[in-house]
Amino acid sequence: MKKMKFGTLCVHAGEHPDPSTGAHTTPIYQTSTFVFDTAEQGAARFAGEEEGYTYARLVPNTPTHRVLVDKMVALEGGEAGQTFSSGMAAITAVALSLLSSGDHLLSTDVVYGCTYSLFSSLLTRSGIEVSFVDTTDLDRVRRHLKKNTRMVFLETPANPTMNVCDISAIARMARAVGAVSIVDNTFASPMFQRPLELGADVVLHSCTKYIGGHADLLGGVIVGTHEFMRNMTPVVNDTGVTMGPHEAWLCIRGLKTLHLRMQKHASNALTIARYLEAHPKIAWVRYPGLPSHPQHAIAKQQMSGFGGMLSFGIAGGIEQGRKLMNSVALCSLAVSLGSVDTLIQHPASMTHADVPKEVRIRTGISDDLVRLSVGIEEPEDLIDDLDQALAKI
Ligand code: LCS
Repeated sequence: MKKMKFGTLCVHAGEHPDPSTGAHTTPIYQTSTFVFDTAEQGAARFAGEEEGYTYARLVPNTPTHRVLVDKMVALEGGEAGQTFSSGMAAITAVALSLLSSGDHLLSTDVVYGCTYSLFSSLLTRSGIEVSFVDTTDLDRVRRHLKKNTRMVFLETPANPTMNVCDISAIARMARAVGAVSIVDNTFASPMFQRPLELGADVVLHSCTKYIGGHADLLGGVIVGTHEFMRNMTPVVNDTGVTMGPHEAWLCIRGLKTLHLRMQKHASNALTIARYLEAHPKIAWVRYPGLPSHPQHAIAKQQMSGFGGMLSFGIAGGIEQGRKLMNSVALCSLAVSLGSVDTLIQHPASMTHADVPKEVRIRTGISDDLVRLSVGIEEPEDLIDDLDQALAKI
């Protein structure tokens, strides 16, 4: 059959009537264990000689999980995938499966705060060498790759500076030294960026954001090759990082409207970015869709849209920024992102509070940076809210 377009895949990929009942909508298999027909069948499943379900922590988890995985594999253009209890569980599992003491990890310098802490504290404590590199600078990436680099971790667009790096070029460099390239695609979603098609080996998401889309679940997902995902199975099974079946179902339901939501997130974000850029009380705006973004050219090349995230600074610094955050009424003052409703937060004191101040300053996570996750409300109402809040500062 002809390859279907992205929006059709969002609705249909991975879905089929439930084989045991014919239920049209994927059922939630809310069970922790599965009954075997015979002792021989149970043994064959544990030996990997027969496909099928055993216990919900163990791959392939439950039929609900499989539908979500098949949908994500279709949307990202990969071969196989796995779900996780959170985005951090996915990142931890991929790091554990690839890295041992003595190995080197090269990571984008600007990443989500807990990713930074995981890499700089927990992994470093386990004897893994970690370099945080400005991946917008390809020469720097080249200089920091080593013989023992096993994993190259890219976050693009990056949380919260919105830095964009060249996935194809870095994936090629990583491959040349035998490292696996991994892209955290949480900000763009597969609607706007498909890292595997750009040459990356593995793509991952916090499903808590655009995949679920409604701020009502925690989850993570990884998509890669059959071989890569097979090699990850022991880590998944033995660490218990599995998503729950209800969360898997919420993600399936959320993905059915991903294409519609993302279009509205992106058009709203562009409208608001332009509004803020023209506002006399705003010092600067970072949105990959604005020509003023330093990596706008790469963003245009590797993304088909620019997403719903933006950051900005207020003239007068964070004191004025706090006043703004305390004055909004429609926007919610909350961390997380990628929900249908608009969220505003202050990374230096919230999502990235654990990143040391000198690192924050060096990498552009400045004290005056305010982050906006633009929802799918009508843009006029969002601008009215920002306008009344800016009038108070
Ligand atoms: N990757 C990115 C780019 C993220 O922004 C986050 C969470 C994660 C991974 C981790 O996902 P989780 O474990 O929460 O599902 N980012 C958050 C943020 O900016 N505010 O709150 C969470």
